[in-house]
Amino acid sequence: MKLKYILPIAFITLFFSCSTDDDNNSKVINEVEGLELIQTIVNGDQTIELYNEKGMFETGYNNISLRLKDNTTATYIENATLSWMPMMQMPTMQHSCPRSAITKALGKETVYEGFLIYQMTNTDGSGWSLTLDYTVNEMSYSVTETINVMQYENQNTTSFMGSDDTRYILALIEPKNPGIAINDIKIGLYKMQNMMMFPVVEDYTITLDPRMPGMGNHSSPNNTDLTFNNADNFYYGDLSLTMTGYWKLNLKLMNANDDVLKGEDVTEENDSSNLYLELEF
Ligand SMILES: [Cu+2]
Repeated sequence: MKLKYILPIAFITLFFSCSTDDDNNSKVINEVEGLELIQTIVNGDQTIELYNEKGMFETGYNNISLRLKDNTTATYIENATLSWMPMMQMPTMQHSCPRSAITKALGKETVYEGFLIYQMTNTDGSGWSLTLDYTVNEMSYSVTETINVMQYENQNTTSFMGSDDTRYILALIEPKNPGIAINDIKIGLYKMQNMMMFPVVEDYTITLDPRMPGMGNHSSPNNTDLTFNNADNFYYGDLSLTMTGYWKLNLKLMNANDDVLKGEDVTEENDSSNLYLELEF
């Protein structure tokens, strides 16, 4: 064949292959861009995909995005209702952890979201399972799968007994990317009602005294204590960080009557509160 016949054929082939690709791409919405896959759980005709920023579960606050795929059509289900139950198997008992409901992610078609706060794990990441219950077109499904929860390097969550004989779980949520600045600090506070139920604790106060133990235990100016925000059920305050490094966030938990339930002031004699979180940047 002469060149003048080959060239048009090559152009036609290129043109059609390009347009076919474009058509396919426009049908697949990728709404998990920038997120990493943690795990997929196959359950018969459906597959559940779990995502977050790191692609792994860690102790502390985990913001999770989920997708539910119909395996028979390879499309993502947009009208499901989902709930979850994380469970840790201990030698003598099992318990769950603080968790949100699962809701459709705002402005997304195929993504659902929620959070889990793992208060502990085994050193090898074992111990936890996750049960997902979901309904699609009035059909109900359930699946339970083993998951790995790794120990986060700093104390970003703590579980403790208050002077009111109540067990609490407290978790640092923000700042996610701390800077030398006044950072917004956001904490979740939950009561361990029993092994399975962890309701939000409302209207307490969490006092904040950040210190750098490696540098004479100095503090920082313009911190504010955390107060409860009933719009989203978290606690907010100002966290002042004046330099990079390791900070110990000394806390005191006070109920609505200002009774101290846990923690002490940092003084000359007492270099840290027994209620604290850690942060390094
Ligand atoms: Cu446990």
